[in-house]
Amino acid sequence: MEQTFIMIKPDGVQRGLVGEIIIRFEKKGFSLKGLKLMTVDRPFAEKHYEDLSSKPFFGSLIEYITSGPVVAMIWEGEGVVKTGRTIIGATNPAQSAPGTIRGDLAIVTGRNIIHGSDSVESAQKEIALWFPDGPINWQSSLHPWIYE
Ligand code: RTP
Repeated sequence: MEQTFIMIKPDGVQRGLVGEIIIRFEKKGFSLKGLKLMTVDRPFAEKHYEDLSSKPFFGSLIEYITSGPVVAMIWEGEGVVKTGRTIIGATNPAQSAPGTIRGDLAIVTGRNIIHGSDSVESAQKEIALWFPDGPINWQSSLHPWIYE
């Protein structure tokens, strides 16, 4: 079953939005397969965002991600990478639809509270980086009520 990496960024943690964000993935029917509160240092943040290293905002992005604890998660379910991005909303909260996490809870791109993998391939790479011991292996008893 497909898995994605979701991270609540330092502003999401500081603003007390951890529960609000988790509930949206839980209520949708996705399964939590990994969860930890952690701080990351600059080399780790730079590795996570290595594809963006040539962007003008790279320095401020690394400052932001290392500015406080983040919540790292693995979520599992059919189509969870794409649907997870839909639940999160557009990168710029001003363009995120109401009902999405960023559309409801954030205002500017540089404080957009959450990250979600943008492809199955990135998800695998990010899960390996953030969860070197891998996901927790369990299956919800609700599985037959969520999938036919
Ligand atoms: P994420 O990786 O965090 O889920 O975000 P994303 O795919 O929606 O956006 P991406 O283009 O990969 O950018 C990663 C993060 O960098 C910050 N950013 N700042 N100031 C800017 O123009 C700018 N553009 C991007 C955001 O925190 C964005 O989520």
